[in-house]
Formats: sequence, C-alpha cells, structure tokens
Amino acid sequence: AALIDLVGEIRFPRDFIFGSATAAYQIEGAMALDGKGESIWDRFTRRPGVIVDGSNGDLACDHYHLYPRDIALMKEMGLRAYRFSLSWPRLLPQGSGRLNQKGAAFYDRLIDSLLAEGIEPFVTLYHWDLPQALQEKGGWYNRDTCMRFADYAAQAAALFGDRVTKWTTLNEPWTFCWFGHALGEDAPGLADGVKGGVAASHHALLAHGLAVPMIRAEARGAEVGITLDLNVTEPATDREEDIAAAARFDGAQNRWYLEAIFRGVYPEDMLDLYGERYLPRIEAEDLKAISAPIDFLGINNYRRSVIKAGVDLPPLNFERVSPPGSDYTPLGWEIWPQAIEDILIEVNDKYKPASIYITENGMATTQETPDERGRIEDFGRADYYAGYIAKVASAIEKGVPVKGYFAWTLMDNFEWALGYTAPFGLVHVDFETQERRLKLSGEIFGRIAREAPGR
Ligand code: PNW
Repeated sequence: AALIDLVGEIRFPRDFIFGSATAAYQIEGAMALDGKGESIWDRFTRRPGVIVDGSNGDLACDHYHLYPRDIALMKEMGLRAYRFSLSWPRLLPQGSGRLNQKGAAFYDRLIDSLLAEGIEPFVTLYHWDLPQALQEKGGWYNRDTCMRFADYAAQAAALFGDRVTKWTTLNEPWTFCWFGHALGEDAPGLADGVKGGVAASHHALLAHGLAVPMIRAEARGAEVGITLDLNVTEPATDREEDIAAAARFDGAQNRWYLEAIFRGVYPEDMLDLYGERYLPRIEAEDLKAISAPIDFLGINNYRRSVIKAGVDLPPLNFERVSPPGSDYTPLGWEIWPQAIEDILIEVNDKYKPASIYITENGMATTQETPDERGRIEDFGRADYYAGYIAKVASAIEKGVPVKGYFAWTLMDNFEWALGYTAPFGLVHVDFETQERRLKLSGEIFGRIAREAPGR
C-alpha cells in the first residue's frame, strides 16, 4: 500500500480535469437496437476462437439503457469529465448516407445528462467499431474510407457541436491498425503483416487529417485532437542490434504518427525500411492534410516498451522483453510509473503540442468478486493509479502542458480479444445482474480527483 500513502500529497493545477474513459463497443450493448448497423467488432466476435471467453459486446454493460446509473457513479467520484466514443454504425448504419435518428437521440440523452451533472463530454469519433459495410469495400485499406470518415465527423460535429467542444478523431491508430491488420488479433482480423499495418495506418492518419477541418467548420469553438498510444521505447541491452531494433519499433509505434501529425513527414528511416514492398500509395498532398494543426494531443499510456532484435513482423524484426525484477499486471504489462513521465517529457520536448491530455491509463486484474462485506479491495489498482498520477504531476511541474487525466476505465467492460477476463474498471460490474459497485480504486481515484487540483 506504499503508493496509496502518496494520495494526500499529490498536487495539480486548480483547473486540471480528472475524468474516466470508455469506448462504445466495450460498454454500450444494444448491438442491433434502434436501427444500429453492424460493425467490424459485431462481425469479428462471431468468428470461433478469436475472443478468449467466446464473448462479445452484444450486451456488454448495457450502458445504452443504464447510462444514468453510470453518470451517477462518475458524480459520486467527483469526476469533471467523461471521455466516450460514438458508434459510427449507430449513427450511420451503412457508414455513410442516411442518419439513424434513434442513434443520434441516444447520444443527445447521454450528452445532456452529463452536462446536467456538470460533467464535460470529451467525444472520440472512432474507437475501433468501423461500419461493416465499409469493411466490405476494403475498410482501412481503401482511401475512400478516409472521405467517409470525414463526412461522418462533419455530421457528428453538426449534431453535437452545440454542446461538445472537445473532439478526438481516432483512438490509438497504432493499436487498431497493427493488431487488426498486421497481426489479426483485433477486428477485422487481418494478418497481413507490416504491409497491412502500414497501409491501414496511412489511411487512418489521412482520415484524421481530413476530419479536422470538417469538425472545426461544423462545431464552432471546437477543440480537436487525436489520441495516440505512445510508449517510451528502450533497447534491452546496449548491443547495436538491440538499439537498432528499438529504433525500428519506436518508428513504427510512435514516430510514424507523431512525425506525420506534427511535422508533416514520415520518418526517413522508416520509409527506407518499408520501401516499395511495404508502403501504400502516398499522394503528395496527404501529409499536408495529416499535419493539419490540432489543439491537443491525447496520450494513452500503460507501460514502456523494452525491445531487442528478433523475428517479429519483418522487416521490423523485434522482440518485446519483460525486464526481470519488475511487477507485471496479469496481461504481462510492466508496471512502471516513470514511463508516463518519460513519454510526456519526450513528446513535449520534441513536438511541443499546444496541450496534452492523458486520455487513458489504468491496469487490468484477473476477475474480481466482492468480499463478505460486499467490497472489492483492489489495492494493486489503487496503487497503480497513485503511482502513475504522481508522475503526471511531476511532468507538469517540469513544464509539460498536461490539462487532464482520464482513468481507463470507468467500469469493467468488454476488453476486446480478452472478452470479460481482464477487468480494468474503477467500478465492478456483475455481468449476470448488471449491478455496479465502486471499487476501492474508485474511492481512491475519486479522492485524488476531488482533492488534488489546487492543493
Ligand atoms: C487501449 N498494448 O488498447 C484501448 O484504447 C482500450 O479500448 C483498451 O480497453 C485499453 O487500452 C486496455 O487494453 C490498448 O498492447 C491495447 O500496449 C493494447 C495495448 C495498449 C492499449
């Protein structure tokens, strides 16, 4: 419990925002209700063997119906903001064309209820649930998907821009492009190696770039950003081949996106490494669009990457290493609070974003059950939050313009290919009864959220 003892000492600027984050497919349920179209996750989860417990998000947390309960829990913790995503196929069942009014009405209710409780909505347009109709036309391999995304962004901004000012285009392009198109572990389940990862990444970035001006045009005063999953990357040893492998991994996960967005170029070393064999068609004006100025950068961070030379994903040829002596979550993710301060400082030094939000940070456990007093005493998770949040405070003291922090995640939910086996919530969900219960970590996080700003 050593880190929890820190809680009373953590300080943040008075206007710092603490919130929690979720994603539509992971919590909403209502899979085919009120005119929602099919998404690639609805389709992928039906493939035998791809989700460890054979589950899916058909019902998930039934947030579509229980959102008032969930907002009450945020209120109880004293959270000032809520980061959630819109389901593209709930609004546009075919990916473009006709708007589903009932889908729009759900987000109207959600946004209005949040505002009534003084909780600021941070909207993400794409958290991985591409309309299946667009996948049929090539999905993120098809440049047309970029234009469809920009149109969807414009429609969403027109619908909700009178009440929502914080807009994020994409959540973690690296994760959905590589896990979904190179490795086949996430939807749409394509295992096309580096060629797939890079092609999807270019089109995802172009979609982001085309959407930025559309959102600004439709939502007056909108602040627009993108969320990247960034990890400081360290070579496992000082052997030259490990240093080179770490640079390639850093290039694929971090620099590919950061350089394109903030400098309008792809990194030379990665263009050389990929070459014609792995690169998609990149038009002259694409990087100009991709580097449209943004108001904030969202960073999701859970761990650091320690990398050595290996055989994964040629020509990246790397292997992830788990340094001995560290603590790990049940997912095998290293618990290393310094990682979040290091990535904040590195990104700020190199790219000087106008402002930064930590849009996700948190940890998985194995499945939890209430004790005889009905409590979930998840000391490990509470410790994780205290340790990481203290390092965010330290980055701010060193001049990094971090404006807010969102815990991943509000409540236990559908953790993609891990189904319901890897809960990350501040709130426990009993998936038999849909009962919610604040965990110890939720109490501790609430205390930080209420007391640390302005201390
Ligand atoms: C994020 N990695 O995904 C997503 O944005 C969330 O939807 C997800 O539930 C959460 O983190 C927890 O997994 C990630 O391998 C997936 O480092 C994989 C990694 C990181 C983030």
